[in-house]
Amino acid sequence: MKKKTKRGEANVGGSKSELDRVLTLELARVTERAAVAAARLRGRGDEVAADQAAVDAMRKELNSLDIDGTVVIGEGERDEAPMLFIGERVGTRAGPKVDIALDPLEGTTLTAKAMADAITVIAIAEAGSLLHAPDIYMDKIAIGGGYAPGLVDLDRSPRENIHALAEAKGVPVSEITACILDRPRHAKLIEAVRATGASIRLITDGDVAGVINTTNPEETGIDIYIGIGGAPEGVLAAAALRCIGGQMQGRLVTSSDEQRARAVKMGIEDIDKKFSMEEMARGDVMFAATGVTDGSMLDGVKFDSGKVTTDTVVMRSSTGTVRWINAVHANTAKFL
Ligand code: VTB
Repeated sequence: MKKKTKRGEANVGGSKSELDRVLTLELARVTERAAVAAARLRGRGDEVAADQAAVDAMRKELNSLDIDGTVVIGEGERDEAPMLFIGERVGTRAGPKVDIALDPLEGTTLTAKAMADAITVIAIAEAGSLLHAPDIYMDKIAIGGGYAPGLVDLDRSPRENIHALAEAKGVPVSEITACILDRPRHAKLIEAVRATGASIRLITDGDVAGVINTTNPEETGIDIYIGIGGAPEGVLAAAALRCIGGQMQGRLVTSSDEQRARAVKMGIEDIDKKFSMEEMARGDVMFAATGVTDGSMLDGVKFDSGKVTTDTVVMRSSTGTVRWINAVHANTAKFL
């Protein structure tokens, strides 16, 4: 008699890609659910509550997936985050072993203030494929697809990078827009970019969206992302760019021995290494994000006459498919 297998077990010796395909779509449900939970707390001035709601919702949905997942980029290290901490195992375990990078609410402040571009984000790849980065800073540079490899580089000056991009795009430098986090640490960078004649879109938070926005400059108006943001957000952005196309580099920025020790503990041997996009997210990567507040990439969650509408993007690196899922949820009880 044929042994009955759970969906995840069909993977063993069976069609791996089929399982992966299903998983890509299932990820949408995970980010959707977190987004709806966070959206209920939009504009309430309570970042902690919004984040907690997203974490709870994302974890619940994630635990219903037939995966044997380990959170490698999560809410924080075990001692500081009670849920979705780095190392936490999630899923039913009846399925493939996967690494999971997540940010249940990328833009807690944006949500609390009901400002643009808050999203919920997750990336999944085969176990061992995502960079295990501690929650410290990372210097990043990213551009969209269609350019020669190595066109921009973290080791070149902002001037060199902006000029190289303008030339490759065939436009004057004045038509290039760089996205940079509005932080005092970027004063010199901002000065250097402005000196080229390029324009700068300063963002208060949300550099995962900032990086992804470089892949669609016609819509978003952003050509290049430069500057220092969170390392976890760097890995998530790299995962997205692996799927949608583009270039990115990241280098950890440490400010103490304690931070360096944490990075080493996570398996990073060369702290000063310049990581390529592929080194941050290898192999077959799947990525999903849902808008919480309206943004340049995704619309925020809408509540209307008992229905909930969500806007999600799901992508997969091995096929390069990018799906935009506008979902109308009639059965809103599942979100409670
Ligand atoms: C960025 C941004 C996040 O943190 O990574 C940033 O994408 C970096 O940290 O939304 P600082 O706030 O210390 O500059 C966030 O703003 C918040 O996680």
